Amino acid sequence: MRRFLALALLLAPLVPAKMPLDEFRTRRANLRKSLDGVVLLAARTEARDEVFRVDQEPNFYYLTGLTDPGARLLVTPSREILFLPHHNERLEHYVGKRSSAEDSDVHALTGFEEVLPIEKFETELDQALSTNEKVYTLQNTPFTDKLKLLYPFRDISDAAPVIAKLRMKKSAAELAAIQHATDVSLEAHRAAWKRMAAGLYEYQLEATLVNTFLENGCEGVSYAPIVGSGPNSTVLHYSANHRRADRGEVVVIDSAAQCDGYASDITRTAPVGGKFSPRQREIYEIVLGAQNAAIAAAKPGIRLSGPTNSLTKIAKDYMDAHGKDLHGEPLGKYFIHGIGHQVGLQVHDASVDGPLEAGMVVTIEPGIYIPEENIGVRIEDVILVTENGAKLLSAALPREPDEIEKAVAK
Ligand SMILES: [Mn+2]
Repeated sequence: MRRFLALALLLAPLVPAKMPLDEFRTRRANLRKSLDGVVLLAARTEARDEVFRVDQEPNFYYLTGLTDPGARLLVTPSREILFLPHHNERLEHYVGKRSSAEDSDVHALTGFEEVLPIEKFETELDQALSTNEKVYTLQNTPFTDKLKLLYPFRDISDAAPVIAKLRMKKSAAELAAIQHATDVSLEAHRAAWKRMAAGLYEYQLEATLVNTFLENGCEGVSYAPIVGSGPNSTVLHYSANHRRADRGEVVVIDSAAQCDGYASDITRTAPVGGKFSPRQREIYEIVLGAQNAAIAAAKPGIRLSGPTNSLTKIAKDYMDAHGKDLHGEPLGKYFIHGIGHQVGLQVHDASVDGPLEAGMVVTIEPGIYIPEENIGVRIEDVILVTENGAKLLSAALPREPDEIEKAVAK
């Protein structure tokens, strides 16, 4: 019985949406405004005897706020229909109560005026397709394959870019959620700094980060925490976190919380023992200068990446103009990734190619990684693009090397 109880607790409420249902209603209305066809989305499917929390399919979540599996969403320019599976008493003993179309409170709980049992999906879709030619759904899913079999003569287009265009412009409620995830993440970095000392293992710093996320009521991590000391500081997506950090090394901590479904993405680099070596500080200051140049240039119209008029180029040019490697070469070539990406429901959030626009939240994360010197430095912050510039959402966490030294000094 205890085993079942533990299972039930693990599977219990999948973090109910705290955002008001009106937020999701507004998103569907915005989708319908510019829609020239039918959008079909499937909620995540459910594995048998699931024992880990599974996140909802992000596009389905964005438009419904529902975390349960098995549902379908149909949106046309004039209608929004939610299809729900029937109750399954035995399953609900394991996973908790779920909504079904026959429930009297289903409209209040879901925010949908039209909620139908799942078996009505095909009839309703047929009807929608009698007046709409185009079909949009996510590509390369089992659901897409079924649709193609059902409608071999329809052109089935990708729904991802259509919804991404909406997802890229954050609403006030989304900005508040991202700010909260950011604030908790900054607190976690401060807690890790406080604990940082020679001889501590990377996973111990990870434990402090994750503990802070959970203590603040967040769901957990936005992505696997990266705690890379010494040589691991030069490995971009290092996440094994099993090495002992020693005095004289730098530690790259790239870690952020997921709160109320929303992500953040924060990186700081700090010296173990509280003092950057002169060379570490030199590299650090160049990365910081590149980041400041990119933040100062961020505004609507400029691109994140690209050979001209991009923030990546501005950061790289700054690095090329400051400092050298051990062979007298410029440092820009050690910045081997892009300057940033969209952040929202996902840490690498949905996007379509194009220049920055007001209302977008993106990271600015230059880095220099020199394996030959065991020095990797990345500084990553989240910004909100505004009408004429950018607002640093993570400004409360120090970036200046003196302040970081003070925070980790032992
Ligand atoms: Mn990032």
